[in-house]
Amino acid sequence: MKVYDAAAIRNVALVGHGGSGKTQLVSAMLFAAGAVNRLGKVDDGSTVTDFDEEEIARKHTLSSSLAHVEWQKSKVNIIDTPGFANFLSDARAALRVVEAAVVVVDAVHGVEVQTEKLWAEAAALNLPRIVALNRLDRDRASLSRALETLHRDCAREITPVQLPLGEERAFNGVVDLVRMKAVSFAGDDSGKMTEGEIPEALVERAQQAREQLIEAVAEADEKLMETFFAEGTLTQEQLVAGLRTATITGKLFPLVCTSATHTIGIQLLLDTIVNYVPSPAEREFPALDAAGAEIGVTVAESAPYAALVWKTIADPFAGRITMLRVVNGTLKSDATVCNVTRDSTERLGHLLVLQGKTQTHVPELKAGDLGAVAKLKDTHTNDVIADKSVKFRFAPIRFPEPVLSYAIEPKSRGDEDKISTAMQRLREEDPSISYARDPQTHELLLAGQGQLHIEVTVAKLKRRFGVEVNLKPPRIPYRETITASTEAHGRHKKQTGGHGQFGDCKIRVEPLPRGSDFQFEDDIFGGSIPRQYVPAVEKGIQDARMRGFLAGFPMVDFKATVFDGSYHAVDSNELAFKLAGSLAFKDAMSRARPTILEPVMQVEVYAPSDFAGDLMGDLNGRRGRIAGMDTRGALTVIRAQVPMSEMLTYEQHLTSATGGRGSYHMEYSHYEEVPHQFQGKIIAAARAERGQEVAEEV
Ligand SMILES: Nc1nc2c(ncn2[C@@H]2O[C@H](COP(=O)(O)OP(=O)(O)OP(=O)(O)O)[C@@H](O)[C@H]2O)c(=O)[nH]1
Ligand SMILES: [Mg+2]
Repeated sequence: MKVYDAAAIRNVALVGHGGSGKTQLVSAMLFAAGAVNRLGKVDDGSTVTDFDEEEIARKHTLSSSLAHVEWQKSKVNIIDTPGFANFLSDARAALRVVEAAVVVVDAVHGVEVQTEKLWAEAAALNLPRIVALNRLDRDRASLSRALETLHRDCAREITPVQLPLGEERAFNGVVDLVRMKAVSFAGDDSGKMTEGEIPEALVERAQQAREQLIEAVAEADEKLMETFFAEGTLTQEQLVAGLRTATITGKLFPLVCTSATHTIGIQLLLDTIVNYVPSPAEREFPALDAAGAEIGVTVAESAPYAALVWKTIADPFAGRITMLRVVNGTLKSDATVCNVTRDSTERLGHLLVLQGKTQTHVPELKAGDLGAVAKLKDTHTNDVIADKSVKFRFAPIRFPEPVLSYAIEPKSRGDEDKISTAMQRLREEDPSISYARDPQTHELLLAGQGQLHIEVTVAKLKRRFGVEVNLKPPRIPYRETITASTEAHGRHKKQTGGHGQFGDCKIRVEPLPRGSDFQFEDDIFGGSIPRQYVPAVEKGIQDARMRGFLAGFPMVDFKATVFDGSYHAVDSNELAFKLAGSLAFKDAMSRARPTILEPVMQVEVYAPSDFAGDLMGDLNGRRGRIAGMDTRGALTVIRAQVPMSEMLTYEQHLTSATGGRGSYHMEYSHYEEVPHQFQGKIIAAARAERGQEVAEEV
């Protein structure tokens, strides 16, 4: 395996909505460049980048993976990323370590929800972008319709550098608007190309499109604009050079036409990447200086080594695989390096380049390259491996907080320890999951971005770590609160010979606004309770409120004030006042009209407009409040607030109701009182689950 210099490297991430054809496109690129000798297909699970069993079974990318080809003497590193909302954090991480994004768009559907999100994400990083308009061989595929959505939802500066030859099933090649040639492809998916003149019928359209391209290139640069005004056009050299500069500076986004399943336009996509995407040597890598201010690092082989860990794979057999972007200097196999994030040293084994799951040893990785290393001891995602003299750092890649949580239990008893070790490993590769024990119910909780995310995690637990678990219905983090103010009294008194126990307090409780949690006030005058016992009263109330009153959920959004009490010179102690506090809390609850609160989610649903009516009806049925509705082209976006408990089965419902065309996003919004008619059921279920414990408490 050759070692490449920064100037001969291109790093791109393929991003876009689920199903737009990213994985198939990577597969076609590997095939067209001769890196593999058979065209791998998503549909038969034979692609290089969807190698994980779960990915093959589900026909969706669940985790980013790395591949590379040699093209025009350059090494093109390609990251295939997931397009499904549950797994998008991996696509975001990939965008952090490349010089450009190839935004893959389905020519039938145009811009979709995740396309727009990822476009914005790449824009925030100032990344050059190429649009690959894919699936042009499908019925109802259309460059002009897709372009309309791209201009409306992404950027006006998206400019075709090609036109399709033939439409829908007859799509068989492209017109290259830069060279004004027609390139047609063999009908056997072999990717064989024939170059020729533009067919008569297309000449006029091609000339118009070329003129638009020239104008767009001229607009991106003042000098070219002057030339364009003076001459009415640009020379071929000016066009090519101008197109490159405009792409690198993000003033223009070239659009190319492809069919990934039929290997059409793939070589030209690779040409576009090598010709118009900056090499790492031409683009500063975003970093932070010692004071935390944003700076750009000039990527250089001669500088001291520095690399960012952007992803970790937890493999129980191969061990931990750490994916690196070498930002500066050269990493050498078997070297000892510093992990400056943890202030530790690591011995590198063999450095690896990855072709999906296939690893090839390389002696070194130079600045600008993407590679990996196995079996590091204690290096994790977001860590920086660098020479001690390197002062810059990198902003951490952010991972979203989990939104949905399920209780899990091992199928065989005694597997609990195994689960926690395995979960720790899985969290290393996917920081957007969390795992903890519920302090109240002692259940194991697994939380993630959505149902699919949880299912996939459970499948990984089984396959990679041999632990089988049952998923219990997700637990809703209900709370309790009070709706009335009252005064209450708690007295703990025990006099059984010898030393007795005596604690006595009077408290006032009053509701607070939502989100205030709990407040305690000491309003004792004249020493009716000695100072040192007041914290014990508070502790007693605290403990009692965490155990709840109606159904064992923590009681929030109220204030307790202790204002009176009495004590005994000999028998009073902290424990007695703690118990008095807890008795006063219970006494208060009998009059404070406690009630149950539930979490409400902010939900956005995206689906073709035909489904809007049905989906709104369904959300109403889930006690949802519709907050608004927009149409974006053929898509409707519905915004609503819906109780979390009603959203647990939404994913399946939406998929079946829209034939997979709908998607949604939700996040926690606030707590609200559960309507009274639903409270009985929640209380009964909680009591049944907690058995004796609650029955005794109440
Ligand atoms: N007809 C046609 N089908 C395509 C083309 N590209 C991809 N497909 C099919 O579209 C489906 C989705 O392709 P993928 O490559 O898995 O899409 P993806 O963007 O990687 O999807 P995620 O990994 O879920 O984000 C598969 O069934 C592919 O065979 C194309 O150019 N033409
Ligand atoms: Mg994929």
